[in-house]
Amino acid sequence: MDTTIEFANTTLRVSAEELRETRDYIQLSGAHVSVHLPQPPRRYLRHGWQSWSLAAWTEAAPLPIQQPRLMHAMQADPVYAEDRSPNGSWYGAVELEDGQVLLLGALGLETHVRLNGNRLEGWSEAGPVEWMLACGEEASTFADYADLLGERFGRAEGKSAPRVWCSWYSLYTAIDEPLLNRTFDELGDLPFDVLQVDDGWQVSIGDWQANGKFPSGMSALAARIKSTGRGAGLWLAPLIAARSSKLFRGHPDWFLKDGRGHFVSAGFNWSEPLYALDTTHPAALDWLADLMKQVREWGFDYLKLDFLYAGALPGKRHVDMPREAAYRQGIKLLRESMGLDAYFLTCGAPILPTLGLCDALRIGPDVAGKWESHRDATLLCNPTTPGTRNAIRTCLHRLWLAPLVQPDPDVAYFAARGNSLTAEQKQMLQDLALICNFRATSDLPQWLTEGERDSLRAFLRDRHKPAQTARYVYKLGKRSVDFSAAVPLPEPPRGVDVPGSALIGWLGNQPWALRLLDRMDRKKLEQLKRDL
Ligand code: 9PG
Repeated sequence: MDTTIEFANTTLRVSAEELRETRDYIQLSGAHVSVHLPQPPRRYLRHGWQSWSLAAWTEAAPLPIQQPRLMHAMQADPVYAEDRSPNGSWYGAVELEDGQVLLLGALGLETHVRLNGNRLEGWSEAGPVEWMLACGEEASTFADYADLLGERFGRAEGKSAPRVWCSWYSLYTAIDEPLLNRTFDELGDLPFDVLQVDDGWQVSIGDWQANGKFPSGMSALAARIKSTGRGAGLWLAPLIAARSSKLFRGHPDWFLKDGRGHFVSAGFNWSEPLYALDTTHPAALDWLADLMKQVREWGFDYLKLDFLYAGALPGKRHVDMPREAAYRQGIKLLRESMGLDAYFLTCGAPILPTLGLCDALRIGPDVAGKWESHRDATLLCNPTTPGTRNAIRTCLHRLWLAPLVQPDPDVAYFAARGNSLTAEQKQMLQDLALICNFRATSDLPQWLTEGERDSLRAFLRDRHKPAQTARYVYKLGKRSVDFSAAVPLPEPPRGVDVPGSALIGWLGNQPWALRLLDRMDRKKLEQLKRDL
């Protein structure tokens, strides 16, 4: 049906199967709904699919397609990655001339929103769903949406977030047993609750046993952490496998295929193509449950499960069901088999389908010791790769999720060594962590000066309650913190950057070029290790 309604002093033409007005918003239902706006919007709020995908207010105009395409499955929703129109997963919002925000948000999965001229359109890949249409002040509109999502999907239990030392953003894959043990000792009495071992301990992506760098095994590593009086944390990526893994070679039937019978790409990383586990396959589910039990038996009680988007990629499944519902079923099983007493952090995770099933959710791309990379940001038009500006930008636009799940903005930095962020940029990242109330770092104790160690300690102990005073401005204690500098997207390539962009974009799709980059990164890491 088509109706014209007066809502928040605005006249809207709405089309949906059903429509119901409540006090604060309009409830719509249908597989296709649309709202005709009274005037062209000033801005559009894009909401990317998973943790690393872009979420930001942008011009209400097309954006260049992010490159390289080989990474679309890993960085965006591959189904919509080539759609240049303002669009996003589950919800979209526009800013009207009078500053009011109009939000169209789905209450069901497999949904997408797009701005088509003056029309905001929502549709579902999997049949009719309910939608919320609200117009008003941004924060209260999003608070209403969060309420409804909480009723649908559930909320995290509200365990207080542990303060985490994570091995990734200093040692990357160069971790080994002696180096980690030494680091755990040198962290001394810094008030961390969890020491989390990230990528680098496993035989392969898919083969989750200790590799040769951890000769005493994973139980010994967990025990060693616990002997310092802290919880033991571990990273795994259980829904993907690298092509060379035993898991993939031994059980190709557990992996998603497309309509032509080819394995569905889950991206390319660690110099290899990645594939996606079918979370509806009974044998794959048994394997996942056993893996979670194994990790708990080793003694880990904080689990960072990463690259989870793979479970929701489009493909043919053992049980024919919508992709995000299949994913949600997989995450439910992971949660049940690890136990409710584990702290469960999801990463690289599609946002809505994860709600209610974990304790914390990464809400942005990876941070890095640099603000922005010209190659990635300008030449590749890619706002999802590791970089502090990318991380802050996307996280800021997902803080409204806080009533539903503990938001994880990734780690903050304190050491000047090996880091090109200015003092202000480091402070921004630390403040974002305080606003999220999720405190983590990867800084190596041996890199911290006396003063840096003191600021880290103060950060871990900080208890200020934040208050938002404008879209990108917060009050933290007596300080006002303005994140606006992180928000703008770089201009598309111009002049000499145009051929540069084409060349880098092409290279980014060449596995040999990515392997070469990876080899160079590993060389740098080996050097870093020698310098420790
Ligand atoms: C370990 C890391 C860390 C990190 C995670 C994840 O190419 N990509 O788009 C891409 C994005 C993120 C990423 C790796 C690759 O990092 O977010 O904290 O655990 O894996 O490998």
